[in-house]
Amino acid sequence: MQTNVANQTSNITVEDDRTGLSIETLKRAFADNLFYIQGKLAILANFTDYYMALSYTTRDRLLQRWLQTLKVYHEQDIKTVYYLSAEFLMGRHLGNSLINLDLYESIEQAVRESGLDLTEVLEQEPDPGLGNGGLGRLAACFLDSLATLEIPAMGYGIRYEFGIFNQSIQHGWQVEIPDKWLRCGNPWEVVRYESTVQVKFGGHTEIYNDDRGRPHTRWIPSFTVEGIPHDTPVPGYQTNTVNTLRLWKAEAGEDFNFQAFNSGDYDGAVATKIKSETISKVLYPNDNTPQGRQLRLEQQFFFVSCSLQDIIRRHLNRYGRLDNLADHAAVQLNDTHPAISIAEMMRLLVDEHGLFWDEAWRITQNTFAYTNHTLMPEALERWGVPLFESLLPRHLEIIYEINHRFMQDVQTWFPDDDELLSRLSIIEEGGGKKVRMANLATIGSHAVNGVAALHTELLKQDVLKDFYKLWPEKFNNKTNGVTPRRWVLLANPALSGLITEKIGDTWLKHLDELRKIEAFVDDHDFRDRWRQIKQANKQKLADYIRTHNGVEVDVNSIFDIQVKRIHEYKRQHLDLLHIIGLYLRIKQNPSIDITPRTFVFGGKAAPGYFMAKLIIKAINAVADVVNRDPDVHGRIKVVFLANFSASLGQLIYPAADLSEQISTAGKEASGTGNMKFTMNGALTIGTLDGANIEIREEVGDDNFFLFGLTASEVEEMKSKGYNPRDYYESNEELRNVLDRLAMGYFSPGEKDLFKPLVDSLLHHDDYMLLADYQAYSDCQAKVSEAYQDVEKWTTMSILNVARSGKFSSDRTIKEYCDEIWNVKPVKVELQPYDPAKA
Ligand code: T68
Repeated sequence: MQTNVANQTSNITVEDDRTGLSIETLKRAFADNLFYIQGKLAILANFTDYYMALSYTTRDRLLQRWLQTLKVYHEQDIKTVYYLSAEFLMGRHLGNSLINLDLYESIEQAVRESGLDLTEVLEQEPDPGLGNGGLGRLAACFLDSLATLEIPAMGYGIRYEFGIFNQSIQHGWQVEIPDKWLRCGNPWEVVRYESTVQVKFGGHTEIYNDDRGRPHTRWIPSFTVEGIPHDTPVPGYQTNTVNTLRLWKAEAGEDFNFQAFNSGDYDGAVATKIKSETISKVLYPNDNTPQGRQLRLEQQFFFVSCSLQDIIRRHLNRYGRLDNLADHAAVQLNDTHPAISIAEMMRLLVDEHGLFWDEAWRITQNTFAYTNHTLMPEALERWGVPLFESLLPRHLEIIYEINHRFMQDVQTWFPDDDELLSRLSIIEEGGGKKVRMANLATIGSHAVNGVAALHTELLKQDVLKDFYKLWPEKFNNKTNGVTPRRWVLLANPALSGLITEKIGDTWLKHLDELRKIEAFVDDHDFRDRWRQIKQANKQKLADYIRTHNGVEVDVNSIFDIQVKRIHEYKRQHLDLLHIIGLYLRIKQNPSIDITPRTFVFGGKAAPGYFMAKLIIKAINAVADVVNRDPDVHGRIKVVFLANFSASLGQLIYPAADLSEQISTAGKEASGTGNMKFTMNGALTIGTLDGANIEIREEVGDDNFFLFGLTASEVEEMKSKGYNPRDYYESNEELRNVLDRLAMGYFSPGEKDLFKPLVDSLLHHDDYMLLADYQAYSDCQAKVSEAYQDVEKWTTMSILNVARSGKFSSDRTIKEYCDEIWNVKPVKVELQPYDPAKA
């Protein structure tokens, strides 16, 4: 490609090159980085080189703020939030950094004047997929909000070498491809070797006497691994605050290596190195199911131990004592994945720092809080005691001690209730002893929260009801949110521009201000532009679909979209049954009047989840038949977009007319995709589940397509003995739909391919698809009718956006700050960069 990246101006100092913001300086810095960092002449550079050079140019402009933030945090007496999460789904960094630094337009111009297109450069960035879905993305939105709200905070997690697999679709089936996201280097991380920590595993414990003759326990591990911190800056939006995401990479401990080499055991040394590095090698690709593998527990303990040691070291450097730890540190456990923290903190305080048990327990409880993300009992983590004992012998002792003391308390509060004791115990007896991580997290924390109002209520009444009886004051709700910076401003610049033109740009930090656009709901010009923007976003998605799926879709059809992990409880197959139903109606009467629709699906299935993979195959099989059938006449199209990710989401949410949020009531803890769709002007068809309930409350019943059983109706029906066959027999359309699937209509040559899917629905239907089918289908008819009325639809779309303010993660984070963490903002004043003083 011929560019003019090399055309330079003079009189720019080195400092300007790193910090200057004029177009000339940005162009020069870009060219310099291409030459000096990437080592490429402009005429030989490719798009990856441009992306790298531009990232370094942007990173330079972050560093001043980042280092100043660290300095302020170091000097002032502050309380810091530590967000511990096995997953951070950050999404691409470059575009977001440009937005948050308010540099987007200048860089766009600088890049354009260098002969390049910024959006094309942004597309080069590998999407760092260090998470499975909602839980990992929530952690990323929270970091954005924490920095934007100027809260001292740090994310701690694992620097997986391979993130969530890349999904390709071959013959309709999901195929998993390793995610080599670090292949070209990662310009966003800084390695801090000097803060390396040691993590012990295995071995045994022993009692010893200190010099005053008092007994203590010590842990003699069988091996040690090093944790190397890799830091990524997390800039707030239009503030000087740049917080840190610290991800740990596992490497072999040096002395161990040395010994092996010294004794000539090279194979042994290499084996040790591989075993150590395996710990941070790959993300487990399961969502909402725990995988009881040793490596997973190793990963959890590894990042927890690294992070807690890091927190304690920094605290001791600053204060020289630990009794006040909880005054300066709030540690949030993102689900039970980091719940081993409770035992590790006790071990560090008691065994390594010599505190008394009671003091250590007070500090631990005051420091930790726990967020639960699931109601499904099968998704709660439980580790076999033998595995625990072999990997973390000291932690098992500590857990037994915590449990013993807790059981004694319960007995005094509720005497002679053995059943209660066994339900509350951290140790599950019978069928092989297990450690219940949710119980450990709940007992060791001062606050426990669910992620939407219904979810928190169900936690209190069901999953954690016995704990709620003990400590009602510990339980609180924190309805999830998402960052409007990535999900509206970056993803939907046209809509953002229109909104800002009408109400100014403060809505991006105070999302409730979106209400002000209600004043324009009857403004013709505004409504017109609203529609044009949606249409243009749909066109972009249509172009993507043409390129990637080879399918031509009608941008005037309803873009009806379901993107999320594939899971039976999320009921992608209910969506599919409705599509088949529509198709059969067309086949029966090809001249039937239907509102054209484009059904779009996207999402990954856990590689070992047979039914989820079969659902993907079924969607693609139905797509093959429907998209080609001349009787359909292009009125319905079905598309499965491969490899759904944060970056693909940025294309999809702004293009949606209809958001599918159709989980079985009581199963989806919150959902966050539902919020992203709403903010981008899609209407929701949904059940009374998770945050859908609150979205409907906010946007108004008239602006939401509600259907289906409620959580309590689901429970009641199940307790009375639900028989899905009754629905099959009494509903002709449903019967035809299931029969077609079962008899191989969509799988020529493989008659029985979808039989397991149909059998599971007819015989168990754990997620009540058949019970909800008719209500869903009727509701979809209402959607079709509403879409015909362009004016009505436009009003509903505007009102959805105007009333979506509650779902900013800024609101969520403020609630965590005030009600759980007790932390306050800290202002960072920018100092001009002075190399002589730095
Ligand atoms: C999701 N959970 C919830 N889990 O399903 C969703 N699980 O309702 C909620 O909105 C979101 O969390 C944020 O609160 C997950 O995404 C996982 O990804 C996961 C990963 C590993 C093990 C278990």
